[in-house]
Amino acid sequence: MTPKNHPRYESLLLREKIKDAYKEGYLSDSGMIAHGRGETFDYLLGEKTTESSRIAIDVSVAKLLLAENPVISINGNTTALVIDEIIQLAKLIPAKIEINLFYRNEKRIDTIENILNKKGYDNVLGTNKDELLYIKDIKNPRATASKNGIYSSDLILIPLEDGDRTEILVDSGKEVIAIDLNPLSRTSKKANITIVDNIIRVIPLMIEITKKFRSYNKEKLKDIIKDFSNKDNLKESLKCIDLNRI
Ligand code: PTJ
Repeated sequence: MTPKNHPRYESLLLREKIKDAYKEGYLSDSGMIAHGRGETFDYLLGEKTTESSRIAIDVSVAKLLLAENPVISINGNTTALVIDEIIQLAKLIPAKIEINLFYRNEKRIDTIENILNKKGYDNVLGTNKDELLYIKDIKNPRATASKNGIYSSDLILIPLEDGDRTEILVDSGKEVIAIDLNPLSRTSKKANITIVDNIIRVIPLMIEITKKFRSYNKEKLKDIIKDFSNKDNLKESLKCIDLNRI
C-alpha cells in the first residue's frame, strides 16, 4: 500500500496500476518499460499540461468531431490507466474503440475485451472474433486492423503507439493523433497531431473540451484546426523541457 502522504503518491499509484495490469496478464512487459520512459519525460515537462499540449488537444477534439469514422485505438497501458475515460470520450464524440496491440496475443485481447464488457461497453473492435485485414496489403503483423475500425477509418487516436505502426497508418493516408510524452519519438514526429502530455491528464481534458466543442458548427471547428503545425507544436513542447529547473 502506498502511503497517501508520500510526496510521489500519484506517480506511485500509477505504477501500482501498471504492475497490477501486468500481473493480470494484459499489459506487456515492454509496457512497463514504456511507462518508465513516459515518467521520465513527464518529470522533465513538469508533470503538467503545457500550453502547446493544450493547443494540440483543442485541435484533436475539433478533428475528432469533424471525422467521418473516428477510432480510438487502445493497448495494455491505455487500458490500465484510463479505460473509463476512454469509454466516456468514445461515447461523447462518438468514436469506435479498437484493441490494437503491438505485442498481440489472444489472451491479452480477451482480457482487455472482458474489462470493457464488464464496464458495459460491448462494441469493442479488434477482438479475436473480429475480421482483421492488412492496411494497404502490408503483410506485417504491425499492419493489422479491424475491417470496420482502423482499416476503414479516416482518423485514429493512438495513445502510446510504436513508431512502425504510426508510420504505416500515416503512409496509408489516414490522419493520426498521437499522445506521446516523448516529443522526439518517431510516433511524435510522424503523426499529424501529437499531444505531448500524459494520457492520465489528456483524456479527461479531451472529455471536458468535447462537451464544449460539441455545440460548435463545422466552420468554427475548422477554424480551430486551420493554423496548426505539428512540427512547430513539437518545438514548443521541447522548449518546455527546462533542464536548468532545479
Ligand atoms: O500493449 P501493446 O502490446 O500495444 O504495447 C504497448 C507499448 C507501449 C509497449 C508499445 O506500443 C511500445 O513499445 O511503445 P514505445 O515504442 O515504447 O512507445 C511508447 C511511448 O509512450 C514512449 O515514447 C513513452 O514516452 C510514451 N508514454 C509512456 N507512458 C505514457 C506515454 N505517453 C503518454 N502518457 C503516458 N502515460
